[in-house]
Amino acid sequence: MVQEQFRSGFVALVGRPNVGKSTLLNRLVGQKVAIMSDKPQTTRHKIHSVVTRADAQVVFLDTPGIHKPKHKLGEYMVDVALSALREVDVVLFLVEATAPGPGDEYIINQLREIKTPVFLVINKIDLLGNKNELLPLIDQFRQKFSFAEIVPVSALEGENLERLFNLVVSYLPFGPQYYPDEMITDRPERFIMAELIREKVLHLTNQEVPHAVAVVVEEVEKRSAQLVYVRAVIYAERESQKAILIGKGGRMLREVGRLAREEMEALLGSKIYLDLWVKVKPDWRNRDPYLKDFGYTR
Ligand code: GDP
Ligand code: MG
Ligand code: K
Repeated sequence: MVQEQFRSGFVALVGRPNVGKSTLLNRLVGQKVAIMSDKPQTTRHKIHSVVTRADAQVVFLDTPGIHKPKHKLGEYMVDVALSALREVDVVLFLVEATAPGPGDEYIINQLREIKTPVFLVINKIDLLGNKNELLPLIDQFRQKFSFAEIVPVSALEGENLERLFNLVVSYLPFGPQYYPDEMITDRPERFIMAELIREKVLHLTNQEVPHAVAVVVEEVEKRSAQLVYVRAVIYAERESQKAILIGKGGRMLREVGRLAREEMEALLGSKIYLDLWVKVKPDWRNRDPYLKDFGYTR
């Protein structure tokens, strides 16, 4: 039964890498779902997370940043992002509080191909020295596209997010509650565990290793009432990357495992034995069958 007054719908976040999409999503949902990192393009999957209030339910998709593809995985990410925009009720186009750059222009040109209302969300306003800088900035963006709404926010400090959320809700149709109240993501736990491990890798390593990494949780088994056994594999592209991921005397891998395990235990509420491996699959980003293995299917 569709309740009178209850609104529900789907919202996509798009924007250049690092503008704060994951931060905004996590902030709105109030729990860690999409992984965060200061390195670009860490979100490869379409993640649904759900915010439920008495009067509305909003399902958010965190899409990969739209950018010109450099390899097969890049093309996949652009496809996912664009198809998401046609399926939703509102598109949130995130930018930083700086003049529009080529990356923003590229996305704006994609947005011309869809009919969905687009909000311009100007993020990181906490970095502005003077709030008067906002008006000329808004003008510059307004000249490029007819945005349904323009909302300046700070995802990091939570500024103006209530207003953003209320505006989003006002654009949704009356509709049913799609997901139960307690639901925050429709991704299986395995996926979230893999993302947590990948996040630790991204934080603890640097240079070219991170983007060459995929994580697959191969087995989850309840060993007792208190203990869950999890076997996961970190895939690298080269032996040299594998060596970095394992570290001197296995130190890196132990640290990744320890940090990931602690968060997994907090998330799942049980003790976890994390059996973590590193394997090499050469050039996996350019090979379709491997991409399917890793769950990057359309
Ligand atoms: P994504 O690639 O668009 O998902 O961006 P992330 O959410 O991973 O954020 C990229 C970086 O920007 C991280 O270091 C965030 O902490 C930072 N960031 C996100 N939102 C804000 C904000 O409102 N203010 C400031 N100062 N930094 C932010
Ligand atoms: Mg992200
Ligand atoms: K990022």
